[in-house]
Amino acid sequence: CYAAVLAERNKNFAKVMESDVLAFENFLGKEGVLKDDITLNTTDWTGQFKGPGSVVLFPKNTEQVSAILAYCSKNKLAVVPQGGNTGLVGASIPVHDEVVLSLSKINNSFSFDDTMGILKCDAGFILEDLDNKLASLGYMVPFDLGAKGSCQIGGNIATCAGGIRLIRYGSLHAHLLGLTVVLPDEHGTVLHLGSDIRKDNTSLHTPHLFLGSEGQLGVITSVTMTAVPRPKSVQSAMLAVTSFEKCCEVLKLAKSSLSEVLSSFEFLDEATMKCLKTNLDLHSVLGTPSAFCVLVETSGSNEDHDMAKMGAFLDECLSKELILDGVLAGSSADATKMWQLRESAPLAVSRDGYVYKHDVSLPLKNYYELTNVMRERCGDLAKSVVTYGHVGDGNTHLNITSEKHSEALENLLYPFLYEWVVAHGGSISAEHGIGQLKLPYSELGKQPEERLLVKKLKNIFDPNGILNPYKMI
Ligand code: FAD
Ligand code: 2HG
Ligand code: ZN
Repeated sequence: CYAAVLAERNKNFAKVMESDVLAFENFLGKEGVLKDDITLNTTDWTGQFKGPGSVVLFPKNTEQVSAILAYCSKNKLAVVPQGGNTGLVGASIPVHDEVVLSLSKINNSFSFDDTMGILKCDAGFILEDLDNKLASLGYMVPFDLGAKGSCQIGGNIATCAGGIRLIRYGSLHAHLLGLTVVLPDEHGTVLHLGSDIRKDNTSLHTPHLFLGSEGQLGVITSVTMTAVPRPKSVQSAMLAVTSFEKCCEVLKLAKSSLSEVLSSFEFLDEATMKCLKTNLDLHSVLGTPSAFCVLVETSGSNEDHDMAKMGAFLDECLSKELILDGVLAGSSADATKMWQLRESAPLAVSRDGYVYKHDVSLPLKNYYELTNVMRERCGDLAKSVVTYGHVGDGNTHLNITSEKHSEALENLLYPFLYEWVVAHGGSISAEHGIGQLKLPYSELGKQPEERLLVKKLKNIFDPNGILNPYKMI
């Protein structure tokens, strides 16, 4: 099916033998090598990608990663780095019999400079655990996503994760300072890239090459990045909006009137709300049904000031008739309810049936047009056509479901959808990456010369091509 356009196994790779398993046990101890019941590590979050795999390794430190990669490189064994396995494009699991290298046990070292706001930690830390550690120091991680309870900071770097606060704090490019990475070469070379300080223009910004590298250049074992002061006051409001054009007007107003305290601007359409209700029994906090729900958040340091701004913003939205209704969260429990709606959207669609997921960037003038075009094109073949996403970043998550996998629907969707996106000035992946899911379309909108440059870079980092093969590069 579409989600498994399997590349043929590369015959240059060796197969894992008993002698290899013994070597891995020698590096890691028996407890660091999993041979049976590996399905959890060979199936992705969507359940659409499953690889047979061979063995799962759990190194505890950079030195052990280095020993594994040196061994695999010498013995031509292909390897898939795996973080929290929450990626949505089938990049974190094997396609054939690749060795899975899990980072989940590399999660001990943590240090934080609470004056400069610089964090250095092991790559296997779960995002939420990291954020909780920073909370006690008055700081927070500058991004947030629904998968925070499982995804790891190393995986976030490898996917250049976006999430719900990018509108305020910028992408991970703005925060990454340094990385420790292990190369898949015959020495398992350990590189300390960038630095642990805020400003350093003495070289190319090599750590940034790993943002969005999808585990294909090296294995990240440690991350240095900036954290941001934890806001003392956070307000959330959910707004009912009748048209997408009005959502854009509300965004414009939020940017100008909430300006420095605006920290999130997300949206869900009516079809998403219906999916949340039907599949998860989650109900809108708004009394008035509407075509669109917008979730606005402010974060600041002075509650009176921020409340006054949010109040004035909501009044202006109402008086200009940009919104039908608006609910301001009166407590953190109210806010949690609103955010639960947005964060549960991926789960709600996954319960709807077979899901065709899309994660595209578009200019706002074409943002919702894509949903309308696809709704009309799919007709009765689709069960639900739902869109939610980071509208403030021009990133839409159009999810199309059917009772079960349908070749007829698939043929209607592709390549039409991705060609439409590129023809309208968008990108076929705003945040989730290429992985296996979008591999057949990865050349769309990219200059061949850029793709060649990327291949040359890959060859420098991974001369034997053993790291996460059959994916983006
Ligand atoms: P994995 O899924 O394990 O791996 C992803 C890729 O990174 C793979 O190619 C893997 O090989 C590589 N990798 C992982 N760790 C390392 C490492 N240490 N060194 C080298 N390569 C590595 N994404 C967003 O951008 N924004 C969102 O808002 C968002 N929300 C989500 C909500 C839900 C409910 C779910 C299920 C997913 C969501 N995602 C989102 C996608 C996913 O959570 C992110 O891509 C996340 O950053 C992946 O982290 P991970 O640790 O799970 O990585
Ligand atoms: C989100 O923003 C994630 O919720 C997942 O990026 C998007 O489910 C999706 O398509
Ligand atoms: Zn997203």
